[in-house]
Amino acid sequence: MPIPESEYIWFDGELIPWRDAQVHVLSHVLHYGSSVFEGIRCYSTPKGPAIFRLQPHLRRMYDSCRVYRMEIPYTPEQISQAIMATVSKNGLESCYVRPLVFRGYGQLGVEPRTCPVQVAIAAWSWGAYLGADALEEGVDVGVSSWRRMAPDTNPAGIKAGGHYTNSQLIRMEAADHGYSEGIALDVYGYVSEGSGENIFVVRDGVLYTPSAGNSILGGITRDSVITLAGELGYRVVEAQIAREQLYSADELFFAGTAAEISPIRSVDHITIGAGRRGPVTAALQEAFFDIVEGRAPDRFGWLSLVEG
Ligand code: PPE
Repeated sequence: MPIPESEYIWFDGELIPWRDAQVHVLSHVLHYGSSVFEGIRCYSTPKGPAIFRLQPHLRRMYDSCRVYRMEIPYTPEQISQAIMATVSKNGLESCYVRPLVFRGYGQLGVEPRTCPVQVAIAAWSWGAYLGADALEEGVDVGVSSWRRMAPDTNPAGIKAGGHYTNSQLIRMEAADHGYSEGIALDVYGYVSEGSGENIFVVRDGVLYTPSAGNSILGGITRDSVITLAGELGYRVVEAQIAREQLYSADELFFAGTAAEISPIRSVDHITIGAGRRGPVTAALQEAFFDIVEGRAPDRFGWLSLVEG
């Protein structure tokens, strides 16, 4: 689906018309994937639009840039204000915010450090990531033949543009097999994550999820699920998960900004649990949406109201 256009994009310090936010074809990022990005949701609440977990997202963006030696020419405070301005100037309520830091036009060749570091922030309405009924009905997925990258290759815990060539292979293979999403194993054969989401296994009321050592992107939704599960009295274990544990789970679900908390109803055509959203997934979804949509108190300080 084409991106629903908003009016403005924040580009290198100012809000400019959406269509004017352009780069040169010889920009470093186009050739070598030299970018870092974030995906942040903004929810409509009775007090107005509110950004979900802005600080952890910014922290991950600056951490990702540190690894790739990209110096962001703005402070986190400036980026945070730019995100707020992008949402409010576009008159958006519930939306998806995409900050992007990239190496621009200057030099080609893989040593990138003479190229300028540029920053863009866009926001648009992005509905259900895994299909219209995903949150309630669950999705059908398959284990991918593509693995996540080995630990000492591309740093999987860093949200860099180039790493998403791996995600694209996983996602295209899944689509070609008729699945909504693929689950990638790590280089040792343990469960890692989806092309754009972390994964949780529920068995006998305990939640299991792969750890940082399984080539995952440490998701902010994953972290939120761990917090909410603890509050609801579920034990959460970060563990090495074998492929067969997927098939014998009582419940499985994905967690990610775009996908939110999405139940998985089958893996490789094997029905998971009762083949529909299970009670633990439902309880976590309810707790999550009650906070982000402002029905329950923001007891963890997760929301930043958009002023103006
Ligand atoms: N793993 C990967 C590989 C990933 O891309 C995401 C987010 C996650 C885990 C979950 O992280 P978090 O969003 O912090 O909970 N994927 C983003 C990009 C999706 C896209 O298609 O683009 C997202 O959900 O915003």
